[in-house]
Amino acid sequence: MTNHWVDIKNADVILIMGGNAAEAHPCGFKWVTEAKAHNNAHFMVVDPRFNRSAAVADFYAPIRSGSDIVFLGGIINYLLTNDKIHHEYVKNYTDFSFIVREDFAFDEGIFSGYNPETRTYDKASWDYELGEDGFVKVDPTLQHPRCVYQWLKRHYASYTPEKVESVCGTPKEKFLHVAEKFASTAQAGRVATIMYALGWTQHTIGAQMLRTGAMIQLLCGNIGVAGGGMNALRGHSNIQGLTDLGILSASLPGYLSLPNEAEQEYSKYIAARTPKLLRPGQMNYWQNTPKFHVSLMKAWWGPAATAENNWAYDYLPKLDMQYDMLRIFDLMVQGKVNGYIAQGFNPLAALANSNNVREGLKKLKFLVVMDPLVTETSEFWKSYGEFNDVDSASIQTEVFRLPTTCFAEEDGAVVSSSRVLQWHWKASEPPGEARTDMAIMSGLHLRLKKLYETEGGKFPDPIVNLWWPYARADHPTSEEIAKEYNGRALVDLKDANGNIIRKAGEQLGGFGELRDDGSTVCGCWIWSGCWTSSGNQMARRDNSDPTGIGNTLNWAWAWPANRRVLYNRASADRQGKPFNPNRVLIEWNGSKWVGADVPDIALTANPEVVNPFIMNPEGVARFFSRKGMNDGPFPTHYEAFDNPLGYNPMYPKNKLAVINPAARILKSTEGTQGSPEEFPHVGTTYRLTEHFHYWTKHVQLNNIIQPQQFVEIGEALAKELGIEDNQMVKVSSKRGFVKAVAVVTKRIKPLQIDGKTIHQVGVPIHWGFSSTGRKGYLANNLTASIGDANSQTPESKTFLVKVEKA
Ligand SMILES: Nc1nc2c(c(=O)[nH]1)N[C@H]1C(S)=C(S)[C@@H](COP(=O)(O)OP(=O)(O)OC[C@H]3O[C@@H](n4cnc5c(=O)[nH]c(N)nc54)[C@H](O)[C@@H]3O)O[C@H]1N2
Ligand SMILES: Nc1nc2c(c(=O)[nH]1)N[C@H]1C(S)=C(S)[C@@H](COP(=O)(O)OP(=O)(O)OC[C@H]3O[C@@H](n4cnc5c(=O)[nH]c(N)nc54)[C@H](O)[C@@H]3O)O[C@H]1N2
Ligand SMILES: [Mo]
Repeated sequence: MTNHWVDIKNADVILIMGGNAAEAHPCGFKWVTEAKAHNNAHFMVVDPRFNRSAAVADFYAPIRSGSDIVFLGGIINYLLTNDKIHHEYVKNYTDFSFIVREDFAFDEGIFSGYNPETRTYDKASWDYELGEDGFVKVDPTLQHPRCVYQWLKRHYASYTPEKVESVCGTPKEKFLHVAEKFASTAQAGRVATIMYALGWTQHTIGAQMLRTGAMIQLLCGNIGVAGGGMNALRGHSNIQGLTDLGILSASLPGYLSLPNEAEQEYSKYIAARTPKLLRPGQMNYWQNTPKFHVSLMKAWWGPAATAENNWAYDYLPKLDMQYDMLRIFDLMVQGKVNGYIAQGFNPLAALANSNNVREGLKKLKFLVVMDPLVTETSEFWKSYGEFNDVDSASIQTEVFRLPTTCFAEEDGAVVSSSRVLQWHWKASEPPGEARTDMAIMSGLHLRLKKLYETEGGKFPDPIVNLWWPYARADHPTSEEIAKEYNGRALVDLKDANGNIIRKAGEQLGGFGELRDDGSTVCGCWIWSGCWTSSGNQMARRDNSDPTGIGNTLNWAWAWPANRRVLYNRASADRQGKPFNPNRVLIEWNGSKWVGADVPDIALTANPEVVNPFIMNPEGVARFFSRKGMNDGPFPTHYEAFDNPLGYNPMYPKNKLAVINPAARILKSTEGTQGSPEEFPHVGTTYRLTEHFHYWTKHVQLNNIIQPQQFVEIGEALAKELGIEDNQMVKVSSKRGFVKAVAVVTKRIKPLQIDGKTIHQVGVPIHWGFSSTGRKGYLANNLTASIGDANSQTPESKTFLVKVEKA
């Protein structure tokens, strides 16, 4: 979240689109209720289904799954053509006036630089035009045909209300209602928030859906202000922590990244990640990358990371490709993976195309499952219904099951969607043989280290030299690890005048104290400040809120630097005066920034010069994402891999632009596309409050309140197929099928798409064959192994199905 849960109460307009917070985030959803009750907020839901959030909303609009960029692009077009934008904000704080390179182009759905053979773009032309001084050329009059504002107008000119109606199936007046509500916030006194989750991310154009939402918020001046923002409602209690720590194949902690194969030299790696300023006088946080990186290497390899060996740069793997989940299982199916450790992950149930995942698991030499429960993955050879042909005797995979504890059986911190790190205390002792993840991973590490020490190997140094300064080598404590994430001084740290600011061994106060000379260690720079010399900041429990804005700066600790609203400098004008005097986050008092939040800018940064978006080298927010995205600088509508039309109704003439031209297609994707002739209906998947993914089916109470797998179909489709409520149906896709009870509902209505009637079918995700309650089919039998062009997230939210009586 750019903002935080409590801050939702400050909104005047709330849009939940691509999420269902009343169902999936019922606790945080109370802040929507607060905004309605105390702020008279207007709450809208746009979803393929009239879901539980819609049931308590002021307004609901239906949409065809996967078509959100048309809807959101339509809002951008509406705001621009009606001139409903926050002029002062976009002029000062975005790239509106920046000139784009002359060779940048867009034609019928394809940007300049596309290579259809490799399905990738050469992004050279996706850039601003730079002057001889190295800074971006700008046109403050916004008249230059190649300035971002003009480009934006052209790009979304075809995203009209009529197109929204014919492509999304949303009636024009319903679309206009949403657009007008956003327009009402394009002024200083009113603000809208956008709350989203998987209904946006799980598409081949998912990352771009979020960008389109962010662009609307920028046009209205709703980023960096109380009650605004782009608010990603995260899933597992600590999934934010997982991302922060970089537990993804190409990431390092604190959103640093691993080198790739072409970056064998340290200097090349660091240079590529330490940007040059694009506008004069700005500050850019990534200029500190060497300090963050070196402190991380010191945390990992301690004395073995030295200036002479470039801080152990050779120890870091250099990626030849991105090893995300889709890719790993694709390689597994090809027999290229020997072993796999599933730690707190149930890929057979969770990953798209379960049949493909099973094929992969069958080809492994060994599989390790670390989990407190039995999961489908841990007994993948067992069949239910459709898999009777699985002959377990023919499977060679050796499976090791290591029972772990659950979060309540350890001390530690979880990071919420609000970026707040909250410490929690162990509630009970682990049962039976269960061990903590930490103990298991440490045990594995110590044994590997011993093997390398005694038997050698190709490159033992990174394992053998790993710094392990914990009191108990076989079980580092959560406290020790948390302190390491915060960071500490290795020698006495002095300021410019030679005064000691930190003694050797002392915990650091924040990332501003990090050094790139090896004198500090820090395991995750964005978390620096969470455990200082004054103790565990995450354990703080003071909920006082002096201004009433909801920031509670003494409740636990938020990254970065305990800041509650990101980009909060954008809540004040060029002179530092708050746009909205009734909801002040920070303001300039003539010599420094003060207020209800920790300023997202140096305390004494001159408001007339320094821009708010300090993570970008231009200091402003981007409508034109330059080279950041893989599928183009402006979000563009493409159909899903499985799509009901067979063409892209926004760019009908171009066959290359039907699906996202840069979507991740793998070997496992080939030959698995469903055709609308065979599979005419649009399927989607989602959650229910009464279950948590695949594990609460081990809990009797949850099984009682939501006992049996079902699918939702609209009354019109049921009538067409002669299906009655409560009847067993079979829902199939090109990849597989599920059999479940049909819930015939008024909550899903047929849509008119480009002259064609389209029905949508809803499939909850929770059932499977490892259960103490009734067994069911894996929803992911239906989905395809195809990934978003940027995040590689599988397209679990849109696919084609057919429905028949079982
Ligand atoms: N009770 C419970 N709570 C949970 C979870 C759980 O399993 N159980 N899981 C947690 C996790 S890990 C996560 S990530 C979050 C997920 O939170 P959400 O994303 O809110 O949950 P979903 O139910 O997957 O999907 C949300 C909505 O997206 C809609 N949708 C589908 N396709 C589209 C589309 O193309 N466009 C639009 N606009 N909407 C679409 C669905 O109809 C659904 O209403 O929930 C978390 N909370
Ligand atoms: N079609 C479709 N597929 C989806 C989705 C969808 O909306 N539609 N949603 C996707 C999303 S957002 C998610 S997050 C995934 C969820 O996929 P998973 O994360 O694989 O699902 P969970 O059932 O939450 O599995 C987590 C496992 O962690 C175990 N666990 C709990 N605590 C601990 C612990 O402390 N240590 C260890 N080692 N294990 C622990 C649990 O017992 C459980 O088995 O599913 C994804 N798959
Ligand atoms: Mo999730």
